[in-house]
Amino acid sequence: MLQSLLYPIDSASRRTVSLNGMWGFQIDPASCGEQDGWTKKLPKADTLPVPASFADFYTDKAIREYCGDFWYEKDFYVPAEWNGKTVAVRFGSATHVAKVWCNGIEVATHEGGFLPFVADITDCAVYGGVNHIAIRINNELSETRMPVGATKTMPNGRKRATPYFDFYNYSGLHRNVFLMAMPKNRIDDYEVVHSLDGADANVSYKVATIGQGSVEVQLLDAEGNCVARANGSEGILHVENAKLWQVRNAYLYTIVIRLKNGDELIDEYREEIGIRTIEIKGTKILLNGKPVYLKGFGKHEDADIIGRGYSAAVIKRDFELMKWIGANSFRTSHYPYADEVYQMADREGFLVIDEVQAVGCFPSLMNFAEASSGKKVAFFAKETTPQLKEHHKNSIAEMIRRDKNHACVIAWSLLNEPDTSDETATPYFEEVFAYARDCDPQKRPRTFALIGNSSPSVCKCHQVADFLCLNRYYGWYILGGADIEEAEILFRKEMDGWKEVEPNKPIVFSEYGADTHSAIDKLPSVMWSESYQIEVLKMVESVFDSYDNVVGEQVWNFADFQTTEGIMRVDGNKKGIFTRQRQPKRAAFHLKERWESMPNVMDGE
Ligand code: CKU
Repeated sequence: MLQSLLYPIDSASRRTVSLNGMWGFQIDPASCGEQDGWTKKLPKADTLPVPASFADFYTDKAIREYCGDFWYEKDFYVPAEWNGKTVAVRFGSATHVAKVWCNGIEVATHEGGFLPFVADITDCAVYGGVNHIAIRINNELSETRMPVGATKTMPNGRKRATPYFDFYNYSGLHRNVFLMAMPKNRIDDYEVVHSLDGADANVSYKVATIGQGSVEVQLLDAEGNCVARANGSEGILHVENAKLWQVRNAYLYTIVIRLKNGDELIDEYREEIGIRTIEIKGTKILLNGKPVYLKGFGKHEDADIIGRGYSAAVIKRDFELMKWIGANSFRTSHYPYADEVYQMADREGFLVIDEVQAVGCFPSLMNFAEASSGKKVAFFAKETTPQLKEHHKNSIAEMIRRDKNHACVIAWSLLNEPDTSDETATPYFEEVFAYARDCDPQKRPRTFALIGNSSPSVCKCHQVADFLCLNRYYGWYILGGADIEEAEILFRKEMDGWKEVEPNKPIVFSEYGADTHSAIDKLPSVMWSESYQIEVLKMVESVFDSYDNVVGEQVWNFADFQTTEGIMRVDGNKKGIFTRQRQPKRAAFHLKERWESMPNVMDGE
C-alpha cells in the first residue's frame, strides 16, 4: 500500500482516471468470498453505483440493514504506455475495514471508513489490457475501532450493527475511486507552514520524494504569475504583498512542485493553497492575527438515496445554503469528509474543524442519551483500549497527512463526546493530543467536543484541549419546553463554572439545538415545533452573547439526517436548520438575520 494521500491530479507526469460508475456488488454473510474465489469474480453480482452507500437503494430491509462482509468489483483498462510507471487505485474511503485484490492478488488492506487509501497495482496490472479489482468491505462495529459500537447476532444468525453513536451506519464505497499513474521516482508528499512578515508572507515548505532528483518549487498567483520560487526539498517561498486567505474571502495561490534530473522533468505536482496563520491567544482564535467568530454548523455527509455517498451536487448546494445564511464555518462531525469538501471550503473561505471518527467512546447503545445521566463509567480503562488507541492514532495520522495543507482546516477535533468523567481518560487524552501535535507541521489548535455531563466539575480532560468545544442541549435534553427558563439559569451557571476552571481558553459551541419536524408548528410553541426551535436558539444565543470567551457557535445540525430507527428519533435526527432535502426551516431565517449582523472578524482588537 502507498502512504501518500496527495489528491490525484493530472500533470506533465501524472495521469488520473475516474473509476466511478457502476460496480458489481454482492453481500457475503457467510464470509466465504475469499476462499471461494470472489477475489477474481463475484458469483452473483448486482450492479451498484459508486460513490454511494448501498443501504437506501434497496426495498428489502434485510439488505438495507446488512451487517458483515460485502464485495465490490470492477473491470478497468490500463494503457500499455503506463508500463514502467507506478500504477495505483485510490479509494476515497471504504466503510469500515477493507481488503483489495487486483487480478486476484492482494494489494491493500485498510481500517477506518472515512479516509483514503492507495492500493499499488504496479506489479500485478496487465498493461495494454483489461484488469479486475475486487474489494471486500466489512461494516461491523466494535469497541476496538472507530466509530465505536457493537455487533450482535440475532437468533436467525443475522448480524446487526448497534452503533454507540447517533448516525446511520451507512457503508460502501462512499467516495471517488481513482486509477492513477505516477512516475516511479516522484514527489511523495509536501507540507507548507505560513508566517506573516508585515505585508509579506513566508511559506516554508518541505517536499518528500521517492528516488533521486532535485526539487524546484514555484508559487503562482491566481492569474498564473510566478510570485515566489525556491530550490531544494526544504525552503522558504517569500511572497511580497501576500494576498491572504481570509474567512469568506479566500485567495488561493497554486504551489507547483517539480522533481528534476538536470533539465529533465521527472515529476510535477500542483495544488491550490491559501496563505494564512491560525493560533490561539488568550480567549481568542486568531486568523492572520485577528480574532474570528465561528458561525455555522455541525454537519453530516448524508442525503436521500445516496446515504453517505459523495455527491458534488449535494456539496455545492450545502455551500450555497451556508453562504446564504451567513455562516463561515463547520465541523466535520463525526468523521473526516471527502477530499473535495475541503477543496470547496478552501475556495469559499470556510473555517473547518476537522474531526476524526472517534465517536461513541461511551459504553452504551444510546450513548448520547445515557451519557447525560451522569452514570459513572470508565470507557478508557477497558481491555480493548490499547487496540482502540492504536486505531485512533492511525486515523489521526492519516487525517492530518491528508488534510495538513488545507487553509480551511483551522483545528483538529480528536474526539466527539467521549467519557471524560474518570481519571483513566486523562493519560489517553494526553497521548492522543501530543500525537496529533507531532503529526501536524502547522501545529494547529486541537480540541474535542465535550458531552453535556463533561461539566467543569466532572471533566478530567478539558485541560488538554487548546480550546473547548461544548455540545450543549439546554432547552432540549435538559429542561425543554415550558422549563426553558430554568434551562437558561443552569446554562449560565455552567458557563460561570467554565470561567473559573478555564479562564483563559476560548469556547466554541459545537452543538446546540432542538429536534424540529418541519411539518409541525404551534402557537404558543411546543417541543418539536418550528417555533420552539427558534426559541431554543434565542435562549442559548443570549447566553453566548453574555460571555466574551465564547468565540463560536455551530448549531446542530445543518440538515436533518438519518439515524438508526428507535424511539428517540422520528425517521432520523430532526435538528436540522434545513430539511434533509436542503430546504429551510423557519429557524434558518432567524440564523440568517443573526449571523449576517455579526462580523466574521471581530472588531476593536
Ligand atoms: C446529537 C448529548 C449530545 C450528543 N450529540 C451527538 C450527536 O451525534 C447527536 O446527533 C447530540 C443529538 O441530536 O442528540
